[in-house]
Amino acid sequence: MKTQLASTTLHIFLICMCSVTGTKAQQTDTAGRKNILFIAVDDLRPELGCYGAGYVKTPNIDKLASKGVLFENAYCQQAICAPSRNSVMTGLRPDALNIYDLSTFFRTTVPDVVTLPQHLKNNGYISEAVGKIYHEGHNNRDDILSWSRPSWDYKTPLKNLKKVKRGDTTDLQSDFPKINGELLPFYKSNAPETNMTDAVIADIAVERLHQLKDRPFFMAVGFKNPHLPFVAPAKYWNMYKPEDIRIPERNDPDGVSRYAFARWSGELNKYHGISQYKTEGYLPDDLSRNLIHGYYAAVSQVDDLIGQLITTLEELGVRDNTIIVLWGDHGWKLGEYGMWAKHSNCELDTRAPLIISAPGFSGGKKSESLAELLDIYPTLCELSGTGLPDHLQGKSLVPVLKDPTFKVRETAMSQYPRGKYLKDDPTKREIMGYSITDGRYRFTRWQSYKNPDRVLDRELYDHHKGRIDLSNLARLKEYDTIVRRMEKLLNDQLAHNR
Ligand SMILES: [Ca+2]
Repeated sequence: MKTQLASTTLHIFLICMCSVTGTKAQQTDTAGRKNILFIAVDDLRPELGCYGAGYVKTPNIDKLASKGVLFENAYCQQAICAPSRNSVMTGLRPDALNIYDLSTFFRTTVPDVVTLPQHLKNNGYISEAVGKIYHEGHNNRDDILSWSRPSWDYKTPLKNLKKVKRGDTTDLQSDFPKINGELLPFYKSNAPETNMTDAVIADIAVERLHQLKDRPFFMAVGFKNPHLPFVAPAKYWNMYKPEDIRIPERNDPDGVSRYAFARWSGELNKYHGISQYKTEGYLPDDLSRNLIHGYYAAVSQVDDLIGQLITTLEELGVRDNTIIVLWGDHGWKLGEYGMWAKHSNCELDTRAPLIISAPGFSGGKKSESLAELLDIYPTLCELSGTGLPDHLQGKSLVPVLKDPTFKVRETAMSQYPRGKYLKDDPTKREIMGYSITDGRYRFTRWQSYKNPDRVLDRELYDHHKGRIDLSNLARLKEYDTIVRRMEKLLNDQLAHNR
C-alpha cells in the first residue's frame, strides 16, 4: 500500500516535471520569435504613393515601404477575392485547391490543409484575425482551425455606434448607403468615422495588439475598403480635387481575345445609376470621375487606419520585433479600357501590392523581381523560423529581402475561368485562361477546362512601356518565337504544379 502510494506520488511528480519541462521548452522555442502583423486590403491596386502614384495620398503605407521591401511585380493567383485569399492562406494554387469561385469553402476540397495562421499557431504563435481575411459570405465560412480564438468580422454587430439622425442623407451611418433601395457606388460620408466598418476593425485590432504584445503573435487585419461601394469620410474625400482626376483611355487592346474581359462589370452594375449605361458600354466622364475619386478617398482612409496599427506597435515597443506584410488580394480596372473591377487575367487585374518589412533587413528598397502572393506563406515561415510545410507551392522571398535584385522565380502565374458554368459542377466553368508574365511579356492561353488540349485563343502583351495592354502580339507572325518561349514556360509551370 505504502509502495503504491509512493509510486503514485512519484508518477504525479514526474507528470509535473514533464509538463514544466514542456512549458519551458515551448517558451524557449518561441523566445526571440518575431511577431507578424498581416494586413490585407480588399481590392487595393498598386496605385499608391510609394508605387510612384504621388497623387494618391498614402503617407503611412509609404512610410512602411521606406522600412521594407516593395515588390513592383507581385501577382495574385486569380483576380477575385476568395480564390486569391484561399491561395495566400493555404499556400496552394487555385488548381490545387480545385476552387475558382466565391462560395466553395476550402475545407470541403482540402480538409486537412494546414493554413498559414494554423501553421504558426502549431508553432507557438497566437493567431488572431479581425476583418476580412478569408472571403466569407455565400456558403464560405471562417476557418476555426486557423485561429486561436474566433476571428472578428464585420458581420459581428457593431457596438458603440454614435447616434446619427435618421433620414438625414448627408449623415448615413451605414457603409452601404442606399437611394430608392439601391446601393450607391460611391459616397462622401459626414457620419462619424468611428461608425465605419474599417475604423471599427482598426479599433478592435489595436485592442488585440495591446493584449498580445507579450506573445509571439500573428495578427491578421483585413480592411474592407477600397472595395465597392467607395464610401469614405469627407476628410479623405477632400484630399482630392475632381479636376485633378484623370480618366483613363477607353480603348480596347488591338486584337484582344473575346475571352479576355467581361466587358460590363456585373459587380458595379448592381449599384445605383450604373445599369442605364449598359447599352453604350461606357460610363460618362462625371460618373467615372466620381468613382475614381471615391476609390482614392477609400484608399486614403485605409492608409490612415494602417498608420494607427503601426503607431500602436511603436507605442507598445514591439515594432522592431514585428514583421509587417501588407498585401492587396488583386488589382482593379479603375476605368482603364472603359472597364471597372477585376475578374480577368490582364496585368492591371493580376498585379497586386506587396510590401514586406522585416526586422534585420534594410528598408526603403524596391524590387523588380517577380513574386506571387502564394510566396507570402513560405516567406513568413522562413522569417519566423517555424519551418516550411511540405505542401507549399510558393517560394520564400527572403533572398529578395536580402538582395532586391535576386530572382526566386522566372515567371508568375495567374488564372481565370470564363464561359458557361458546367452542368455537372456549377462551381466550375467551361473555359480556363492561364496567364504568365516573365516580367516583360504577358502570355495568356484560353483552353477548354475539361479538355485542356483544346486551345481556344492565345494572347501576348508587351509591358516594357507600361501596364496597359495595347496590342495582342500573339496575332503577329514576328512574335511566334516569343509566343513559343512563353508557352513553354507556361507548360513547364503547369507540369510543375501537378
Ligand atoms: Ca478583393
